[in-house]
Amino acid sequence: MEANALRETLSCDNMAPLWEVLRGLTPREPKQVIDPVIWRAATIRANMDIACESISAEDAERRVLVLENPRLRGRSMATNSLYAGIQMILPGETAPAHRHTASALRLILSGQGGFTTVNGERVEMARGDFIITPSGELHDHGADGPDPVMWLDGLDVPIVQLLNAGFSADGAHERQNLRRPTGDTVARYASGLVPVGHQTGPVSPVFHYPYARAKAALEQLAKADDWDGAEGLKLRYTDPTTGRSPIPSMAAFLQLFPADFKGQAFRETDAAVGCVVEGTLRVTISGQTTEMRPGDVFVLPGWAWRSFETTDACTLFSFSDRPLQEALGFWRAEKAQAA
Ligand code: 1HN
Repeated sequence: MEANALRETLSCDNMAPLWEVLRGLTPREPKQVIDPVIWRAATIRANMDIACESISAEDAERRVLVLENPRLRGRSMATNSLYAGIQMILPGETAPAHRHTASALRLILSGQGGFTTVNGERVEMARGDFIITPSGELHDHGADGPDPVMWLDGLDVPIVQLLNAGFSADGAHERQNLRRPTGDTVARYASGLVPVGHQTGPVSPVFHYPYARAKAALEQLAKADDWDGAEGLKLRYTDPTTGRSPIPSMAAFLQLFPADFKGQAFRETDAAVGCVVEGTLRVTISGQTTEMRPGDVFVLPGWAWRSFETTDACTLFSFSDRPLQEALGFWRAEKAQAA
């Protein structure tokens, strides 16, 4: 039978010829299907100011500007597997308590007096802090100080959608009742001790990772001077009770580049979302170089060649689906041969 006729015949019975799509289903290597898009800090802030005039945090439930990859427009995706957005809360506002299957991670960008409450424990947010909301845990946010508070959200929404496994519910009150004193989980699980009988699970019981501690760790390790030729000094956030990623679907990283760093080109299969915390980073992706400054957010497409350069020291936050790829045996990395 002629190819068109065969396709038609099969289609009537909900079938299709594999030989016409086989290479697409099993590419020789990952295709460049997303853009290395950049959202500048100033553009984010200007649009956020308009959003703040337009809607309250309570009415919006979450006042968030979704960071959309232009190649995935309308799907709330920064990469094929990651959602990213910027959230702002004005003084006195509350983002009401709710829970959902998707896990969230946050990098605090600006403002003092912000707080988030996860599962009955409240933590104060400071710039550069890393905070998680594990799958299914009740969470609300607010700003009780004089400043608007803004942060970067990362969620595994596209993965939950792919699996169509999502549930959600609202809390009984806008601000959930506090059930544990601030500092409880850090004392309980991140002091080098754990309660006898503690059973480890898939998510970290610790949900607040202050920037001051992370930065101090990077600065101490910098004294050993064993920089990676491509990545500088890159640390990943961990569940202190297991050593694994705090969220099973996403990893988050904080990395330090020394001054005058000229990194080797490399690539990895996990696409990442990056945000400069301090300093300036020249990022080259697929041959295009751009300068990233504090608060700029950008996408590093998976398997695209990238390299990093600095003039002064720089701190970079990023997150990706690497733990998922590793668990499935998919993750690969490659470094360019030194010239
Ligand atoms: C969400 O619950 C938050 O809790 C932020 O702050 C962004 C994006 C999609 C779905 C749920 C939050 C979100 C979200």
